[in-house]
Order: sequence, then structure tokens, then C-alpha cells
Amino acid sequence: MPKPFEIDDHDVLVIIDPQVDFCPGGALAVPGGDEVMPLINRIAHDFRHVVITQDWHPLTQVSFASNHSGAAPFSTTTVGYGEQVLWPDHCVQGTPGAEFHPALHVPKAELIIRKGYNPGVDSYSAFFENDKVTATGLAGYLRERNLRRCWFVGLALDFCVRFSAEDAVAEGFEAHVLPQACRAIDLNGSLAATWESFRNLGVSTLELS
Ligand code: VGL
Ligand code: ZN
Repeated sequence: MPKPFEIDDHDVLVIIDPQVDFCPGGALAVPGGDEVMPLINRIAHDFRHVVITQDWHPLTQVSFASNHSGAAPFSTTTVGYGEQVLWPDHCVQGTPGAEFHPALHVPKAELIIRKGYNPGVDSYSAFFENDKVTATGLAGYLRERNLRRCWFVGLALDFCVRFSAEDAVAEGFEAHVLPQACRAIDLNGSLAATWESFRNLGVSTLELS
């Protein structure tokens, strides 16, 4: 695992949205999304603390293209808090597509944080909704548990992993991303923008040997 560091009691693995709808055959499939599950399982084995996020939308979610008449999925619109990509309906609360991928085996996960349940505000980040002010509670949880160093894996690298890692830094945590255990959507240059942002903000990326 991340050999440059010893994983200790202050490290937390944050697995972002390892869900059926983000894998091939799902409603918002990320190319190769299913491929990361075995590696995530192995990485999780080396951590004492693991948190999982779960994209968890009501059918009325403002980021669903189906709620904007005439709008195509993957187009962009302006909502109350700024620009928002419009997605195909995905990870709808209580549906099979919202479940964790069947190949994910991380029974030690100590917290599952659901996000995107506010109909009027999408939530990419594990820390803040897309309005950038409504907290999910994860920062408080990590602080109270003295978990200071976040390691991010999961889906999608250029959306929910990206914004989670950026917000981790903004909240004063160390943030590391393990790209081999992530897959990207790559919409309109979003992957290139992710690498640039990581460089600018001090999010480290680490290849496993
Ligand atoms: C995600 C788009 C919409 C993600 C979630 O997990 O990256 N992307 N909802
Ligand atoms: Zn979503």
C-alpha cells in the first residue's frame, strides 16, 4: 500500500461513491468503474479507518436533466448556486443503482455518508453540497475522531473524488488521491482540470507499486 507513509490511527480511507450506477451497465456509467473494486478492497485492508460516501438522490434532484424540460443529459445549466451539470437520473434513493457495487467488500467501514439528498442542491463533495456552504457533517466527524489524513479512492475521479479532495484541503486535512483506484468521466476537459487543481491546491497523487 502507500509505502511512502505508514498508515496509522490518524489516517482515513474515504471511498467515494462505489455504486452500481457508476459502473458499466449503470445509469451514469464511468468507464472501467467496476475495475477499481478489487483494488479498493485491498487498500481498505491496510487502513484502520474507512468511510464510504453514497450518492443518494431524490427523483426531484435539481441536477437531473429529466427535471429540466428539453435539457439533454451532460449539458450544463445555471441554478441558484451557480453552474450545474445535468446528469441522467442516477443513484435514486432506495433503487438497485444506488447500492454499493457487489464486488465491494469493505465490512470495516465505520461511516457511510449519504449526499445529494437535498432536492435543490447537488453534492459532489463528501464535505459540502455544491452550494459550497451546506456541510455534510464529515469534517466534524473526522475532527472529533482525530482523523487528519484523508486518502481518496472511487468514482468519479474528476467529479466527486476531485471536489472531496479539494474540500478536505480547504478544511485543513491532508488530502491524498490514489488514481489507480479511481476512474474518471472526463466531460469537457474535467480530467485535465482535476490534475491542475490537485497541483495548485496541494492534493497529492500517489501511484501504488
Ligand atoms: C458523481 C456526477 C453526479 C460522482 C455523482 O460520483 O462523481 N458524478 N453524481
Ligand atoms: Zn449524483
